[in-house]
Amino acid sequence: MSQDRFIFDTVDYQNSANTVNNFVKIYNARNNAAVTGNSFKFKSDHDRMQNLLGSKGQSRNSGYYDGLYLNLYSLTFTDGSTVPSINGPGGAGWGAKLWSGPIPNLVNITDAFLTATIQRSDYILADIGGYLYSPTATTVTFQVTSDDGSALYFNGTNVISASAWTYHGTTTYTSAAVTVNAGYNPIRLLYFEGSVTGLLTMSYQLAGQPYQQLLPCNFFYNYNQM
Ligand SMILES: [Ca+2]
Repeated sequence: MSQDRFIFDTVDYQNSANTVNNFVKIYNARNNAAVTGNSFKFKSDHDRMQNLLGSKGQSRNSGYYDGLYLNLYSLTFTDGSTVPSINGPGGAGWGAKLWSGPIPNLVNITDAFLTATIQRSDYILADIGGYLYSPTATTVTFQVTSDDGSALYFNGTNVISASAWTYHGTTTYTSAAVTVNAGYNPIRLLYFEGSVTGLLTMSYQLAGQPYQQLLPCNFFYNYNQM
C-alpha cells in the first residue's frame, strides 16, 4: 500500500489592518500540485510560528528564500551616453558579474553600498529579482528612484516609464496601480549607473496602505540563485 506524502509550505501575509496571518499550504510531494481545500491559516503570533517552524527561509520547502536577489555586473560602456541593453546579462554593455547575494530588507543601492561591496561605485549594472507573494489578488503601485537608469518588470511587463532606462540625475518614477495575482508574482528591477552619483531605491504601496520602502519578508522572496 503506497503512502501519500505532502509538502507543507508556510507563508506570511500582512493584511490592510497590519495583522500578520500565517498560512500553511499543502502540496502533493509527487507532483508539487497544491492540495485544494486543505490549505489553512493561522492567525497567530508571528514569532511563535517562527519558533515552531524554524527560520522563515528554511521553513519554505518549495525553495523560496526571503527577500529579493541582487546580481551586480560591470557596465562596459564608459562614454556616459551609450545605453546598455534592457534585456539583461549577455546583452550590450553587460560585462562580468561582480557580486551576487540576497537583499532581505531594502532596495537601497548607494555609492557607499557599492564601494563597501565591490570597491567601486561607477559603471555597474544591477539585476534584482524575485517574487512578490500575495495570498489573494490585489493591486500594487511601485515607485523607483534612480540615478542613472532603471526598469521594473512586474509579471513580465515594465511598469515604469521607458524614459527611466536612460542616463539621468536622481528621478522618481511611479507606476500605475498594477494587478497582483494570488501566489508568487515575478518581479525584476534592472539598474545601471554610469559615473558620479548613483542611487537606486524602490518603494511600493499595496492597496489601502501607505508607501513602504522596506521589503518585509512577508511579501518578497527569491528562488535560490537567479
Ligand atoms: Ca550617475
